[in-house]
Amino acid sequence: MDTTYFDERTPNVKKFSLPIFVNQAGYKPESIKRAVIKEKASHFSLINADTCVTVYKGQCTHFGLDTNSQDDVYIADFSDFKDCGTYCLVTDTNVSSLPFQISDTVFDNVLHDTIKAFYFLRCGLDLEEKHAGKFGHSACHTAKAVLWEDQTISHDITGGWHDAGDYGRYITAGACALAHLLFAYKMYPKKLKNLSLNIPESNASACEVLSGDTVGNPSCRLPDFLAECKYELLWFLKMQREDGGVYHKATTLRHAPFVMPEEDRNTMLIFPVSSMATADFAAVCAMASGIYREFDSVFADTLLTAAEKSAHWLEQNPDFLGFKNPDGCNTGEYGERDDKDNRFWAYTELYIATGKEFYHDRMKALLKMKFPLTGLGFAAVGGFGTLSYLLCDRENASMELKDFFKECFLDEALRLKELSDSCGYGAAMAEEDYIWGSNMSLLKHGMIFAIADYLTGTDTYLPYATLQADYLLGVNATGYSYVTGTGAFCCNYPHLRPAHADGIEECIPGMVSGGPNRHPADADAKILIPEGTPPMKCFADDVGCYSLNEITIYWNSPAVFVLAYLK
Ligand code: G3I
Ligand code: 9MR
Ligand code: ZN
Repeated sequence: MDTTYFDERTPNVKKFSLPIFVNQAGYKPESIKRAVIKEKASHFSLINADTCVTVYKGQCTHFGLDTNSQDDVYIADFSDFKDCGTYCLVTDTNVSSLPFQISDTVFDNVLHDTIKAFYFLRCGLDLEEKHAGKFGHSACHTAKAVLWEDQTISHDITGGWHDAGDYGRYITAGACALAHLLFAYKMYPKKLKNLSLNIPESNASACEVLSGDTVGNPSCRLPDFLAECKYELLWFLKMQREDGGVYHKATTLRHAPFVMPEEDRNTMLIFPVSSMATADFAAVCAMASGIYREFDSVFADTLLTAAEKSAHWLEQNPDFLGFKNPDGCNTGEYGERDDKDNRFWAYTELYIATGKEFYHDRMKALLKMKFPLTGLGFAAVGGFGTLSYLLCDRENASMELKDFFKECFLDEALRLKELSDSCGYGAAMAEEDYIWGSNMSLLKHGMIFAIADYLTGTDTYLPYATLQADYLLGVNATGYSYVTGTGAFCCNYPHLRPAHADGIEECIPGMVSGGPNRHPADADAKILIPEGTPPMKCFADDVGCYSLNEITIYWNSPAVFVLAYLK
């Protein structure tokens, strides 16, 4: 490591010229293990960091010019070294990496932290010291919220997770995060079921802790993981209108200043119903009903009834009902141009949850419309529907459709494999993927690799999923681990109001930064990122740069999915 210095204008931006990039969480013994070096090197050694003994020697491969970073890179592959321990990688030119670990448990902490992050984003609850440590604060946004369309009416819509660095709560964003988390639970239950998160519901029956809000009487204790998701689902239920339509979002009119959430006392508004929110709500509630039934049949029934009520609204309102921010409102818009994929996802989940052919027919009819069948985002949600269909065991589900959906995921995995192979850093990212929240693109691609393996019952794409995690955790052209608190050189100054307003130097752990964006869109980023910066380097760990370094629930959730696969 040579230089570390702080930029004069923004002391937060730590510039680090680190020539060797390693996964700062570490490597599992049996997995692919790569470091990337951006200086000429022909050989490397692994040195045991405790004993200073050289334990492995290897040759570097010259990859050449990596397009998206414009770095001339060399790869040190030590996959066949499998001994657990802490090591540094040193080149023949005498440059050393940060110390890193090889162990079976390298992903345990980062997986835990990225899940616990959702607890830290809870709205409407005292985050007590025993669960939140020094990052606790009192309950926020507890007042009733006012209906935008008729400001004489107010409702209790407390709860749920703050979306991001801001204090808004948005249904389509929440649905996406819940989908990633619930799919992770469905596909990797053993990795998540027994996780202890030290949240209020841990070691207690969920009904004791959430007595005011909980529906029904849980017969056995929910896994902490599902208790955390339930906190968001309970808020979802409050966002449904009598007629089944679902309000698009609950936010103040304008983003709060950088204060603690309990100090943000502007009127909370409930914005109009959209068909995307209603469909995503129906989908997620139907999906969740199947997962929670084992623990709490009353809650499962409540979810399913709510989902069917929204399905009824969708029937009554066949036209697209989008969302646009009203004049004067600057909080997240999450606008979409159509809702076919949202409706497709909703009907798919409703068919799976109820077995009703009516929903099955609706779902099949929507397939005639064009939308991406592997979309796993907050706007493109078609992949959630196709994946659920693939995982379901309804007898009358069509094998033909299942084969077709499976092909879609496998084709996408193949396309992404080629992208990864063509990147010196192993990222399955095209130039146009370096947008606002590029780490979500990366992690969605990691999810595709994981899904492909799940569907084929192989580990064909395990190395590729691993390389995406490597990128997230340090093997990228900035060298940052993009998860707060993971690694010696990690993001610490994300655009996250409480993390700034709490006055604590160390950031709340487990938060996934949006990552490099080749179209810097906020004033600070426009200053900090010179024109012509290569896409992978359009990043600054600066609190002002919300288009590069914000955090959100749906950037954390795909990280949870990928880490659950890799753990
Ligand atoms: O997909 C297009 C691509 O085709 C095009 O080439 C490229 C060129 O700019 O843009 C891509 O679209 C970008 C889109 O994100 C991709 O998802 C838009 O430019 C970009 O403006 C848009 O940013 C969104 C941002 O809100 C602004 O609307 C982010 O995705 C979205 O995550 C973010 O969400 C915010 C909420 O509004 C409020 N809460 C915080 C949250 C995270 O920053
Ligand atoms: O903090 C806001 C962030 O969560 C959003 O992603 C971003 C874009 O909507 O907006 C941020 O808020 C900024 C606002 O839009 C303009 N004034 C400065 C705010 C950040 O301090
Ligand atoms: Zn709040």
